[in-house]
Amino acid sequence: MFNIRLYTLMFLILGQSVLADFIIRYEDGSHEISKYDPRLSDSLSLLSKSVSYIEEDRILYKHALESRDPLVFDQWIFNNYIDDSFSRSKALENEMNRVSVAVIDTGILNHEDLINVMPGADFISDIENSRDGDGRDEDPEDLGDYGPSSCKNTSSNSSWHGTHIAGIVGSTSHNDIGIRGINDQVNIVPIRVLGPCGGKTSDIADAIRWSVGGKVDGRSQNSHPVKVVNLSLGGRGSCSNYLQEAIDFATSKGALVVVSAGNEASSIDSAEFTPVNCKGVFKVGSIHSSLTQSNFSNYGKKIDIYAPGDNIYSTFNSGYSTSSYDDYAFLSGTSMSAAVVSSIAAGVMGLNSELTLDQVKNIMATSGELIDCLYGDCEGKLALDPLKAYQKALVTLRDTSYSYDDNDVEGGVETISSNDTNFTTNSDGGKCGTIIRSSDRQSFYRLISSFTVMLMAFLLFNSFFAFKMRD
Ligand SMILES: [Ca+2]
Ligand SMILES: [Ca+2]
Ligand SMILES: [Ca+2]
Repeated sequence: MFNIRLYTLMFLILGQSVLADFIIRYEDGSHEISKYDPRLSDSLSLLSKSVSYIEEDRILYKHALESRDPLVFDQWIFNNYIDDSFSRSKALENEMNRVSVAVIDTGILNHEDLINVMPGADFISDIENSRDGDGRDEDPEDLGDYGPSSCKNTSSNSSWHGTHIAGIVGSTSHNDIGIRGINDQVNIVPIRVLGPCGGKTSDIADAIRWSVGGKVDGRSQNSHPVKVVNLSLGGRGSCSNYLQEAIDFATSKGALVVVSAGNEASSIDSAEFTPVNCKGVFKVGSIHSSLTQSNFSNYGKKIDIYAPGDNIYSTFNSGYSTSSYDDYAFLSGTSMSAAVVSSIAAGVMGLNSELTLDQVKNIMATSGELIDCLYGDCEGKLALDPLKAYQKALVTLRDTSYSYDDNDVEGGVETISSNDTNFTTNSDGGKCGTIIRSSDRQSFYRLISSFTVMLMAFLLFNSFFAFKMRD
């Protein structure tokens, strides 16, 4: 027995389609599948047998996520982070304009899950460090950063760091291949600056300038000027004048320069690490899924935002030294966190192109949840919530009078290292890149080589925390 009016009411309340099939079970044990619901017409009385029950023949679905990226289940940021914020944020991508992001790194490899890669450049000027037989060129292919003895880099493994970063910034979603992209509305502009012996400050600075559309001697202009510059690299020392000039140029073009805080588990407030001590950069620390600071992450009052950087799964290559076939790997580091921030910042800009750079910084710095502290000076610091950032972008009106407090690291003018006495710092402090050479010409080259070794050490340190999964 059943109450027709009650069931009718239920159908109306639940909004279920009356066009669905219906299962009719008769009291004699037989059944039939009906295209019509006999309860909603006068046909119930026409049925030849007594009815035990009638129910909708509902459609059920496989227990898969909407994604068609088979490795998405290894991406914890899509499965276990702030109310599925990364997954939910993807629904807004169809409202975005495409934004270009520079990945200034070890170069890039062709990869099945990296589709939106634009023409890039190779800014490694040192022939030995380039491995490609010449200086700067048009081809940013990563030839591996496995170590030659010439720069004391004895690692036999290549990091494929640039390919991994590129995958975080903009791998391709819903293509039945690999991982899900954090933001698909991104053009990746890969620029190679880091070789086996690290990267020169001058190459990195010129790469920044070129990426945002600036002129660099000997190079044709970038056909896809970027609005976000990702720098997942660093070393010790003050901020170089030459690098600061390039960052200022990028800022003048409205581009956000995203910088990883570093993996020394140290405070960046001491101004010891660069380029995070440069002015106007967006400084990113690392957290893991519980929103706790990663144990390797640099920290401090000057951090702008924290983002996932622990065990981040992204595009990789199976080759140990030279490249082989497409692969995926887990890497950890503030490098990965910066790439996440770069990808979402591009999304914010893509949702609202009217925003000023300062407004973009504000949205990125204030859209998040409080982190759990592992190290000091983290009170009030946030872990990025991408959905919240996108929603703010959609409702924020352009305001040219708004000024973001860049929270610059003060006195980024420390000496390179304690045993290097050839340098002094500018006594008035506070200005980036104010090393004054106090000794002979040779000291300049010592500065460059020292910085290069430090960059290399940073990469190696990064690799130390890498957990590569093959197959
Ligand atoms: Ca070259
Ligand atoms: Ca090249
Ligand atoms: Ca994919």
